[in-house]
Amino acid sequence: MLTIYSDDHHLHHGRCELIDGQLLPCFEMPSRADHILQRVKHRELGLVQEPKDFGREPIQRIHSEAYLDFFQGAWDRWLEHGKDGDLLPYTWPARTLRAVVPTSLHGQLGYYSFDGGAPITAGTWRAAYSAAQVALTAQAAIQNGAHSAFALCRPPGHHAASDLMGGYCYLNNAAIAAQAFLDQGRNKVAILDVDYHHGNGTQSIFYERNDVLFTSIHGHPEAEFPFFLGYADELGDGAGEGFNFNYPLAAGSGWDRWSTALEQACCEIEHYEADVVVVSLGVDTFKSDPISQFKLDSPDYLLMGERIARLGKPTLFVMEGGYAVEEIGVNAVNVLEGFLKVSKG
Ligand code: OKP
Ligand code: ZN
Repeated sequence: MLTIYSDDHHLHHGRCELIDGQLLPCFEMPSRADHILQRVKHRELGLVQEPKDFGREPIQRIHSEAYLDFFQGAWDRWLEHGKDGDLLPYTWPARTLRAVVPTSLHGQLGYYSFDGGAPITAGTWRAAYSAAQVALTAQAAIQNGAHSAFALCRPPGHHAASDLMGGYCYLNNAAIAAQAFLDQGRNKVAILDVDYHHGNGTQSIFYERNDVLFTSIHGHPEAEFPFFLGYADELGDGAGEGFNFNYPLAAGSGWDRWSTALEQACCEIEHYEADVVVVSLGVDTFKSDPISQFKLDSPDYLLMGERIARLGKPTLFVMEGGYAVEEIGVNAVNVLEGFLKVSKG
């Protein structure tokens, strides 16, 4: 399987995040992608290539121009304020407030974000832009005939909505790739989001559309980030009604419960008759993930890949979360190796 990777992800390294009342070093750190790349090479998964540059246009198919302009320019505005620490929002247009676009940097930062988990640093735009190009380059490989490809994206993307950053995410790499498939002639894309957290950004982007089926298995939002989306009764709206499926699971869920949900999601994808599958590949479902509550073990990821392969569809894997850094490479690449075992056999 071809892997697309760019070193540019190192340009994004947030200092701290607020979690459980404590300022801790960011869990979403550069070594995550380094460990995955190392494992890809160690297991001789296949070629590793740099992304091509498709420009801002395919990103604008998903994200608003105003949001992209804000994100691209935010760091320089922060420098003009004489600051050089991480840029983090602290006020959001919640209920009773107005969702106007203020003129100030921090006002706009609150407008274009939904939590304080996505710091902007000097290199965040370039890293996120490159991650989107990584996804687009892997997508192009499949469009050109490959049966599968791995977009080793960092930072992740699935929490990012059309004009919102949050949850470590800035640009929705999986959504950008899904849209590119449609723009290049495919008619139906299925997204399978296996990250521990609900892919609220991806769901919101495609919620009223029937050309992208969104399925997600995740920690129940009653108890887990992002809290305000990802419930089982969210089935899509308008033309998108019946094209959104959430499988929220209780804390402590292991492979038994998780694989039952996977089976249901796969049934929906089969019934949809997707042309291509995009997997939002988070491995924060791992038993010793520091911020998550599921109990998957490393061999389970092989089985996950095998089941995805049995869909028999061209499949693009887009890296999302996973914070047990020492094991992230084994777990992520196990999904890909499980997939290859079935799709080659
Ligand atoms: C990203 B992905 C805020 C703490 C909340 C956010 C989790 C984001 C997970 N400082 N945690 O889905 O793996
Ligand atoms: Zn996650």
